[in-house]
Amino acid sequence: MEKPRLFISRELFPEVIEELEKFYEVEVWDKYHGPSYEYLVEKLRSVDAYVSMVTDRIDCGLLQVARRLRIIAQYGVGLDNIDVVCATRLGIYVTNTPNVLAESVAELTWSLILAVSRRIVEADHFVRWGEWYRTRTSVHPLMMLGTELKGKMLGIIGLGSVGRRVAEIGKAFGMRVIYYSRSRKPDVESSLGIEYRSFDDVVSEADVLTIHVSLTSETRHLINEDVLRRMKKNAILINTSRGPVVDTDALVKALREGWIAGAGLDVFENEPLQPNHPLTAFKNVVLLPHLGSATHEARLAMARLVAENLIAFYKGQVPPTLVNSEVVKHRRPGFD
Ligand code: 8YV
Repeated sequence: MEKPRLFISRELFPEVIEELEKFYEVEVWDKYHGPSYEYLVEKLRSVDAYVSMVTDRIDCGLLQVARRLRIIAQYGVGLDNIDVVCATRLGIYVTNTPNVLAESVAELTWSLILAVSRRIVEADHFVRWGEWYRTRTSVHPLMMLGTELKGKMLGIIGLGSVGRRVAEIGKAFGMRVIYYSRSRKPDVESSLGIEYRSFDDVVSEADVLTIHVSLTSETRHLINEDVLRRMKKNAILINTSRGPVVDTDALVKALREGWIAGAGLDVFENEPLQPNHPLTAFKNVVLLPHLGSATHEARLAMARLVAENLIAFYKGQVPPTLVNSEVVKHRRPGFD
């Protein structure tokens, strides 16, 4: 049998490509920026499998012309870029890479919590740009005071694998941890010693509010002006999930008018963020370029999971992290 054709929309780890080449005829997009939507529409007409990135727009229009396409293996956990319902209807398998990046995203979340609460980026600039030197004073009792976390309230929205790990680290910091999630997790509550609250209570009680939800029509602008007004004045907002979960204009207004004390953001409504975006004007805001899973450990594990899904499918097995399990009813896994 001729090897099925696989298109990978960004460079991945060579060892993983080698593994995939045992089963697939592999083509890798080799430019730093991603392929355009128009290019993908043309390319996916002639391939059987596709490794997508979270920034590739995969709508129903594209899926309907991708006649040969049998499986989309997303390199990422978020799926807001894929019309999964349409893919299922067309018998196309969709997989993602959950859990293997949870530790890295949780650690980056904590990097932001500590960077905002102790003004780390601002302090680095203070030293690097000579302001400290110009004070001719090494220490002053009131210089650049931050906030201690121990005993404070950590509020988590969304208790998936990332949210759970953030909660665990929060307990290690001696924080009280409350969470809101669509489905309550009593086992996690007892094992970690955290408490369930309503969404409104988490918003109004948190000293640190951190967002760990998928982007859906329900969660788009979940953090809006009304929510920001109900947060505590000393509270900081952290977002490492998806940019559109937070209404950016409302956040800029909240920061400008001092409704909250600061924010740490790794994701934005429009990425990459423009250099003159209003958010860049705030000293009490730390901005990162979507680095949540950007560790060797997570990215290699994600690549290996992508390969595991594609090789299982090739062997006629249900892929380990299949997202749309109902597709199996439409069409069995494997290439004819
Ligand atoms: C990206 C992410 O996948 O997993 C997700 O949903 O947003 C990220 O981990 C990663 O940036 C891919 O390069």
